[in-house]
Amino acid sequence: MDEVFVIGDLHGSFQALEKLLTKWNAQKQRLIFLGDYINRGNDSLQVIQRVKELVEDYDAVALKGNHELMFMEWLKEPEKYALTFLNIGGVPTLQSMKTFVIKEEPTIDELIEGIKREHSQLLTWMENLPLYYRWGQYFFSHAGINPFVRRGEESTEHELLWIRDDFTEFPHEAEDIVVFGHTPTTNLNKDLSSEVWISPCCKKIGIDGGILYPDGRLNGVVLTEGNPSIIIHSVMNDELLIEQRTLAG
Ligand SMILES: [Mn+2]
Repeated sequence: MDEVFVIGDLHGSFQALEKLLTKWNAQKQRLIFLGDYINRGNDSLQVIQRVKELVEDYDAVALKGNHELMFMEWLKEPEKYALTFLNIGGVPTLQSMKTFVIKEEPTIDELIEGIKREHSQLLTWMENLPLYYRWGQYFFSHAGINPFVRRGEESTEHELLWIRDDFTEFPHEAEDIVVFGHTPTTNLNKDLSSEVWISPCCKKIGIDGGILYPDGRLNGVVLTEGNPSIIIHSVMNDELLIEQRTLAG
């Protein structure tokens, strides 16, 4: 396929995902998800199940985000990560995953045991998600790359999942055009909008529209091999928007 359709951070926003997918052409475009499927929003379970289905049925690429990592860490050591879990919006994730019968006031350990039993395949799948994907000159990861490596692949796991300003603020040395989520574009765009951000050097494309923030959006970016023109579909306040931009400086 000579086109990809890249989707940014979802955070349990199932309806927005479904709406955006109406713009995806399954025959022509490979789907790529940049991670952060869960936490904060109400439909984390539905979102992961849908993404997993798209990977299995359509060969979509689903990368890991730091929220998937944090959730797995919490499942393993709930006491150690209790506060982090609350701060990152884990409670609605738990609620969406509580699809089984359990006594009225279960302890955390009982809840975790239930989740592990009920969703074991899904959890194994989440644990093993890839950290990056390459498509020609395009390099996809959740957060970005180490700005000093020659190729995105040489970045560490921690950088691929967590990096922010060190990557976004200055041009990187790799030739890669890096497509990433993680840092809401409202923190990158000078006008504070949630539109897709293209760096001045045109080698970074930030697409996390912060769907759960006021005036946030979910972005789906269509890239075509050898064509600097990109099409952006967005879901904002339940409406679909379309825009064309170009990567040329
Ligand atoms: Mn993130």
